[in-house]
Amino acid sequence: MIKSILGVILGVMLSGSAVAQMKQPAPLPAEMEIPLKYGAERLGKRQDTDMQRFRDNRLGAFIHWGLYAIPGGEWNGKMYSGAAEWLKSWAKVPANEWLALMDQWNPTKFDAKSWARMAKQMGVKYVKITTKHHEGFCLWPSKYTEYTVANTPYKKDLLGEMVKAFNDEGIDVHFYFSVMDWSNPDYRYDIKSEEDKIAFDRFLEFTDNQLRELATRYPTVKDFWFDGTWDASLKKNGWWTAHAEKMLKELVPGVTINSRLRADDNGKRHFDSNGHLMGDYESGYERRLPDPVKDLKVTRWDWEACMTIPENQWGYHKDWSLSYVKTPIEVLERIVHAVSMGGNMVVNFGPQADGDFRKEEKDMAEQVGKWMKQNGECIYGCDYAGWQKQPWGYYTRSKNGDVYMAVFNVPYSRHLTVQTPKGVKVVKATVLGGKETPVTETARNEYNVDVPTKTPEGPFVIKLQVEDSANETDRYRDALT
Ligand code: FHN
Repeated sequence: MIKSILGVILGVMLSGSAVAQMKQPAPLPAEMEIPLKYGAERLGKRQDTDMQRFRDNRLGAFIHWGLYAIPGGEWNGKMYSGAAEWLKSWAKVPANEWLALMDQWNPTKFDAKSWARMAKQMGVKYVKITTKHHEGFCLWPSKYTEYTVANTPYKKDLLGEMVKAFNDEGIDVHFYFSVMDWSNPDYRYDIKSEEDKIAFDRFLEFTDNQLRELATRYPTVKDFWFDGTWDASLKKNGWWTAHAEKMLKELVPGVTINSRLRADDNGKRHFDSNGHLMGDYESGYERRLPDPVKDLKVTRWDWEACMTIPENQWGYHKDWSLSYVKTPIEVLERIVHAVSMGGNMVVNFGPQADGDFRKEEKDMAEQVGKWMKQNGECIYGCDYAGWQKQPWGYYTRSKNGDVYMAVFNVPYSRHLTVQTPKGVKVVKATVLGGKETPVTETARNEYNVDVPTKTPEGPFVIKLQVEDSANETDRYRDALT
């Protein structure tokens, strides 16, 4: 009885403000857990081989491609600085007018094979493709709507071409899918009347049909990444989010699904009312990353972050001069930062309407690829190392126990401080793509690893070979305080 009263009180509290919705509560003590029908389906990380593959891949590319690439941020002669894929909303364009852009959709320079080669050269192990963004235009010939690539001058199944080309290069394909759909009159932001409920139920059936269609037409898909799932209408239909996850997992064995899809019985998103992650990995780190010193809680679950190259442009925008645009070094730092905290990083690309990529994106892919070729072993299959963060950069750890130092700041002393956990000693340090570099023990569990005499250009990586020192005599005295 007490438990159910507590459950009701907590349920009411948790269904409160938007801010409360996004905060991840500390898990409740087991005896206080609220019974949930649509909460987390599992506690802790998934350990099967498909999840392991998702985790080991570590670096992915996002592709945001849709009708918004045609106006590229400009409508009726006015340039909008907001995200290009939201232009319909910024410029208040009616749905029919927006969808008429389909008549101009003809990416004559599109070559799936060259996209796949570019991704391969960049070193990404997976791509996340917007099958359908908020505008509702589908890159595959869906039977359930007229707003698809089949009804454009291009006609062909773009998604199918991409899936094949990426898979042929050994790159996994993940499907981005926006549940919110501005093209469908049955979509509701909230359910406030019986009419809303009837329309939204129809909408959920339409969405089920599209998801089933994607899962069966493209059975090699490895992941569904949901977006546009934040509205009250979906939060009031947590059952559907649990159902969609289950349905896709039955249709595509091993498929992974992000936390954004899910809402529980109380409309709580990402983490259920008991504080447990829903879906297979947390997907809230968008254009931001955990604090490398304070947010170590993220190492308890799988997570994936995604980033844009400009400040906040996912789809193609004509004018990148309107915001800050990151350098390859900043992008690399975010990739390493994510892996150092046990996460994946996905770097976004917004191809042009003609099917080509802007020069900045091609350069970025090339620069990242060059670095990954030499240093990728500190990224793929690596994880949080558990060592004390140092100002020179980030640690990652490989499955066989080697620890990598990804160095982004070279100190004037040219000695990189390394503090090892108790019982661990550093025996050798080697620069990836270079030579061995001296290691000096300076105190108990403390070392100087030297920056190579000829400092590498840009960020570089030092691989540390470590050994167990638990049984060695302790030569150091604790300070008397
Ligand atoms: O509104 C979208 C946005 O356009 C973009 O697709 C990003 C990618 O994570 N997701 C939404 C905002 O969270």
